[in-house]
Amino acid sequence: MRNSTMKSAIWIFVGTMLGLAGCGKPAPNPGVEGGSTAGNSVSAGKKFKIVYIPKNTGNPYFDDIINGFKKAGDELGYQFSTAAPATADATSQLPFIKQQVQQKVDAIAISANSPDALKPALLEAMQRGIKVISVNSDLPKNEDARHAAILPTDFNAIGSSQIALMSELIGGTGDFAILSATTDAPDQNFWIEGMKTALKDPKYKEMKLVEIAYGNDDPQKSLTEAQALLIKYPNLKGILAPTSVGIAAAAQAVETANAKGRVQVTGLGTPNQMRRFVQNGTVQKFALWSPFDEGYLCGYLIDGMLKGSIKPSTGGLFRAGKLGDKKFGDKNSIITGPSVVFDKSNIEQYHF
Ligand code: RAM
Repeated sequence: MRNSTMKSAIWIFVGTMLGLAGCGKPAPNPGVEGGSTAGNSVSAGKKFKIVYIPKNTGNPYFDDIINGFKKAGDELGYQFSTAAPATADATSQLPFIKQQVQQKVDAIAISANSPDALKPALLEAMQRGIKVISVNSDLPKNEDARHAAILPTDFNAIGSSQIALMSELIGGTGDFAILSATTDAPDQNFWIEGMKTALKDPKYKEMKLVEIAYGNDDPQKSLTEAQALLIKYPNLKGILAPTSVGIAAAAQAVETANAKGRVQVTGLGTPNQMRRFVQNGTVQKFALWSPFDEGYLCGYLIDGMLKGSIKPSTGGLFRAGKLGDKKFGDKNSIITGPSVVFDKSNIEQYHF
């Protein structure tokens, strides 16, 4: 399948059909790119300017969100660009937000590196009439600093499903560590809280979370952290990395240390980055959703908001191109689709 948006329903039948295959080929480098110019804006010839600010550059995960924005832009006619800092520090996106406000963009979509550090800048953008959408996570406790949020999947289910995966792989018993992104990451922190809650279930009483390490979504730092975990905890049974950068680094560390089979690695990753490790047995299973669909959905949401045809309100429905009808949930957050578990039996069907 080509790089197209899949209907959410397709996601549910993991491994039984083409599903996400071909969804979102990574662009070479997120950086700053001029985007879609095709299509016709319906708004009296004005092309709306939409910018997307990912957490950082150099992460293929965000390339797929970018590809989704571009596809929707081709269909709807908005002008798309993207700009991001080199590192995912809490405040690294601040100058990028300010710059976009100065450039008078119509909308800023952002995958924030902090739930609160960007608040004043985002509020200022909103006060200047710019639509602000949090995409790929929300801004917990600071939802007033964005008009709406696009979530990749049901955030409340991620923590428990990740723990269930880890438990399955280590037979429900033993020490494991979490390798996360940054200490401020709103998405990972939300999911880790969910993991801690899930671990209170008596069925996980034999599992022990020994440490939460942070690789800052930097491949080298993540690798170093994963290697340190392997040395520090000789009895470690598993590394759970709810970040596509972290899980690839953890798999690399386990492979290099010849710890395949002794230390299980799972979490959230892209099929393209994890394929080799699944094929050679270093990683048995991991999960993700469609970053491409998130960008596509966000493009439709913002375009509709700018044209006045979509007004965020809980319970409200809107049509998001090939994704069909989407619904505003609690605090104007929208869930893109279900997540998928990848393993040897289905990974060949996915190319993103
Ligand atoms: C990394 C980023 C991103 C997260 C994925 C799963 O690419 O931290 O925010 O959603 O992992």
